[in-house]
Amino acid sequence: ARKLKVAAAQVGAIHRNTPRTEVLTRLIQLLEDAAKQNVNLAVFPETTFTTFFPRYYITDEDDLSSYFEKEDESIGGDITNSPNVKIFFDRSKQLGIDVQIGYGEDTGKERYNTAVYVSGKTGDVLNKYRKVHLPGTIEPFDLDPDTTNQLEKRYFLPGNLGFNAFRATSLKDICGGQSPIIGQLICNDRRWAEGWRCYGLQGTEIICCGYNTTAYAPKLWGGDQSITREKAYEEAMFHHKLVVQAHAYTNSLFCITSGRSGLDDGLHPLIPGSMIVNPEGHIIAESKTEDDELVIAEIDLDDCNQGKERTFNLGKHRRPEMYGRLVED
Ligand code: CDT
Repeated sequence: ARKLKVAAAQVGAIHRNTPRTEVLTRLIQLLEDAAKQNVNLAVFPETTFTTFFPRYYITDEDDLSSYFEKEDESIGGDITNSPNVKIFFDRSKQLGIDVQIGYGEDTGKERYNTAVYVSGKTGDVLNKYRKVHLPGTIEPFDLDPDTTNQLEKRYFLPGNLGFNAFRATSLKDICGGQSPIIGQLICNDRRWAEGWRCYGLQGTEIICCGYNTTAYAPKLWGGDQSITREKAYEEAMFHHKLVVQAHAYTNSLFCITSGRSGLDDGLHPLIPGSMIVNPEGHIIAESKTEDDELVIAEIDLDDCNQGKERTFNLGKHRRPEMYGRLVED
């Protein structure tokens, strides 16, 4: 058996004017609660340190840059040294918990929607992932300040690091001497089969995925513009679970998926639904609230073997010669 305890660290409402210090206090509380329950790996949402700012049409550069973490030479190019958020990474290292956390990355030249995976043993960044599939538009839907926009294409460049699985060497000892193989996704990426398959092909055992999924934004989703809030919420939850469960199953891996949820600024609802899904596609733990909440499960990575060796033995049953269209423009 290769058992470890994992958590989706769901984070409730964060408003535009919520101070960074308050957010950090909440995130550290989640880390401490996780440590009390002997969690080895905690996955935090997309852009966790701030509200989900791409919903706003922001024209003031100082305002916009305040949502990003500077990762330039002045701090050695590493988020864990960023004065704004260092306290979070210091605490995760003290507690010995591996973390994945999402943030707006500002290299000084370029901006990305990024997530790092940081070792709880050494505090080192073991892997960085930049969101590949940026949803929404470059221009706002309209200038009404209450509109829920999705301006990721305006504020971020598409991720350029690919889908590279890595071994979490920090978890080697507790996993029977064999480090887990991890893959990272961010929010909208989970709806696209291609990223999951890239990870499946590398033998990935756990996908870590943070998200911010709006529960009501008819201008964004298209379809019925008179949809009720209740129905929109139901649909958003349904599609979120559908894709995570299906792709975990078809790639024979676990997924830890963690949402920013709740009602931001009293106007913009985000779905909860943080969960841990097993390689058979079943939800084995799920959030019960829309607030800060830890969703915890003990998982055994050997449970990936059935699918990887039989039903979805990719080496045996795939027919890549038939898949050429997947990589054509
Ligand atoms: N943050 C993010 O990627 N949100 C999108 C909203 C839907 S865009 C059509 C998501 O996939 O959940």
